[in-house]
Amino acid sequence: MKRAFITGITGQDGAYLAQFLLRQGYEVFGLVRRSSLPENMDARLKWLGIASDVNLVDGNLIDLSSLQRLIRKIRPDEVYNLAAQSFVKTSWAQPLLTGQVTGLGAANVLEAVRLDCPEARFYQASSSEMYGLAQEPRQSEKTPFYPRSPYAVAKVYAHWMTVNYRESFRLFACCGILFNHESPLRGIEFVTRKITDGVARIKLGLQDKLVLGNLHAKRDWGHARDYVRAMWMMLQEVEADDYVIATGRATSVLEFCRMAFAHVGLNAEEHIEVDASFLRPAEVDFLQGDATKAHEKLGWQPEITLEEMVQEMVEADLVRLRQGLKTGVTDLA
Ligand code: F7E
Repeated sequence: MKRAFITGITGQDGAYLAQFLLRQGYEVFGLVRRSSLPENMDARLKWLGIASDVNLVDGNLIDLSSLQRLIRKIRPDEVYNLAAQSFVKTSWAQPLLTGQVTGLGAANVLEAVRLDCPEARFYQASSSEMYGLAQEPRQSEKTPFYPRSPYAVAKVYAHWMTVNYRESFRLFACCGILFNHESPLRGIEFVTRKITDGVARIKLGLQDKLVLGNLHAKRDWGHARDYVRAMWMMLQEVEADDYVIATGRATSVLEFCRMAFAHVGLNAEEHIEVDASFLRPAEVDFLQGDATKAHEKLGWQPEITLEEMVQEMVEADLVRLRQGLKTGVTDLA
């Protein structure tokens, strides 16, 4: 039985990846950090019905010795580093913490693998945010990075450390440069989930307005379930490499809103308000990925369309709200 060790297992991608790996017959271990309020920690794993099938182990991304002990004990075949301070806006308010967790945290996991289990295959969650002020209209593995937030700067460091450890120590280490990917398990602070939750609330008469920031930013939005499959596929290759994972379709925040409101028979323009407090000090205006390499080398293709995803997310939020917020993950933000 293969063993996988996932940092960030309680997040959206960690939960879907754990589910995917369990279905492949893996034994799954997930890092969790100590918290004085642990009640909701495994809400996403519960939502997927896999909380009792994974092994949660205590440690911390910024404590190398805790990672080393765990990796020595588990001896994983595959290590997926998905943990991060991942909310871009917060990274301006907490730039040093973001650097420690999102940047140096990745270096710690790489060190633990190099020192204690160098034969393990390593996956780093790189991000399309690294393209920032995009230098090409469609971004591929060859497009230069221009990070526009402390989060993106930390991700660039983690990305190049992963490449460097592959080249310096011959670790089997891959970076997946994933464009935005969403699902009903997305945290409520991210724009897609904020929209689908808001639409469901307005539909049910629980609120009137949806207050957002920049409606004209465009993102290449895919479904997290499709994207975790790509992570695994990278680690099954003969050689370690880096891949862009994207749908190739860019959609604005406003268009996303229109789709979500239309799904429940409402007109977006009647309910949206703009508040400058949701704008960012520096914005990433436009991202559209070119995943040709992943199509050709991995044989990866996304299976879920944006329309299907928007519907799934709105429907899931309607169900949660009708159940009085008690069974969902709305409070996970
Ligand atoms: O913002 C605009 C906002 O916070 C998307 C993370 O997973 O994907 C994510 O980063 C866009 C931005 O995601 C609101 O200004 C407008 O242009 O959903 P987001 P993100 O910043 O693109 C990448 C790939 C990651 O790696 C990150 O970890 O939407 N926007 N109004 C808003 N955004 C938010 N959050 N809230 C608003 O009210």
